[in-house]
Amino acid sequence: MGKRAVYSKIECLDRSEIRKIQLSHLKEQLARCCDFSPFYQQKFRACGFEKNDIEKLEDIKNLPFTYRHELQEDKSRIPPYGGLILPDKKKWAEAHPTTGTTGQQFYAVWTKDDVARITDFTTRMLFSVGVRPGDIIHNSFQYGLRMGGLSVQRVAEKLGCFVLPIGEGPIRTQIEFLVNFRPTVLIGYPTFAFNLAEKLRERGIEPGKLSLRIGCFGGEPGVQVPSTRSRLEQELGIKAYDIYGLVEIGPMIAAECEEQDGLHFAEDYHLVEVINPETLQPCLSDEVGVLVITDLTREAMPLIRYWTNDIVRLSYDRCACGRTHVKLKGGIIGRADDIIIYHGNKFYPAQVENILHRFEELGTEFKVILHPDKNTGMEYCTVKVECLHVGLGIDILEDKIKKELREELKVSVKVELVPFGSLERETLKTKRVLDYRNT
Ligand code: DLL
Repeated sequence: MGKRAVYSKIECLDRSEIRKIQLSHLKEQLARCCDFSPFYQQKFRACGFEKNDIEKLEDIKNLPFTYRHELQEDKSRIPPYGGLILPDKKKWAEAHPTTGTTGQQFYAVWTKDDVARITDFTTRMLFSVGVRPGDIIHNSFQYGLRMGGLSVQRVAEKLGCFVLPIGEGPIRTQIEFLVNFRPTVLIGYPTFAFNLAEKLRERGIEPGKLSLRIGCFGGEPGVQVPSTRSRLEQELGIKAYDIYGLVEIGPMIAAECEEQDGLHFAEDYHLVEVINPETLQPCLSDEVGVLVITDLTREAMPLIRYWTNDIVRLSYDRCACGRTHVKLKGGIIGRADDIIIYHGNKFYPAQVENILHRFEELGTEFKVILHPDKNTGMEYCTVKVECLHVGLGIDILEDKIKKELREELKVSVKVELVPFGSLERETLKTKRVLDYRNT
């Protein structure tokens, strides 16, 4: 056992034991898909796969990937749910719509046992960031159709915590709850946390006056950007932890431990691979590629080799916390569809964020705007960022930011400092990049 407490001893199993569990679950899962899912029956037939063809975990590489657009097409082909979902509706317990900005929405469905499994691995996640019985949780994840709020609620009940189910309540109420109920744990999107910190500052409420110990943030990039993490920690007086998930698979499927050195998966529930997007072959440990996930136990809507489009690096190194399950080293590096290609250079919005959040003179809101020049048709990239006090010395500050951005991005961009509060605030996931080049 390592030096940190763990929720379940399964989190510290040897790799050989984890692999044994995974292989047995994978065989059962593939048999389930072959039995009920027209979607997978057809996909497996197309690649000549039979349900007993898996002998070792590595054989998974012979199976096809499952892409988001296939799930969307499946729903259109077999309306209203698609052929991927367990047809016996009596076994369904919950359905949630997927998010995303492109293509049609589809549903993610869970049975009662699936929900119990989600609660089990989410409990591990919140325990690993340090949530304990008796904690007071300020839960700002939405309760409605998104799964995050409900999942945290279930975990809080299971761990014996007092929960403030505030969801997306108005900022005034959020602050009132923080002051009156003195929560110890804040859970939400990083965007929400920064909005909250701003409003607390405006009202003169110092972090020291709050009782928060832990911040657990996910659903969008933030905590893994070093300068963002340290700002969140300073502005709210917390230790900030990253948590990752996606509606298609599960709201929170990987979380940091108290070492803050990567996010552990629950490998007895999810088999994770990193795939080179060009060769479509598995990456070596530590190599950067696309995260691909296989549901090992889910009944209602098992996804096999689901192509998340999230760019990651995995680490199998033993973690100082004692957990042995694989980690996302450095969190989500970016999304394959978010990469900015500008004057032949490639960079992610998180790289811009890391530079900007180092400057104390700047607020936390920013936009990366790509636009063609009306006259020349040349393309430009402008980083618009809020400055806490616009006044003397602004040119020098702009130049300093430009220089640091050029060093990081390997390409020159324009910098425009705008007054604090002038950029639109979003309550959910903030869209950082506005690309007008092909419009
Ligand atoms: O955002 C589920 C979630 C809820 C995760 C609460 C964490 C906490 P979707 O709306 O389907 O699900 O969005 C999933 O968001 O593929 C990533 O691109 C991005 N994302 C999620 N967590 C992180 C994170 C929820 N910690 C998509 N860092 C994923 C960076 C993240 N990106």
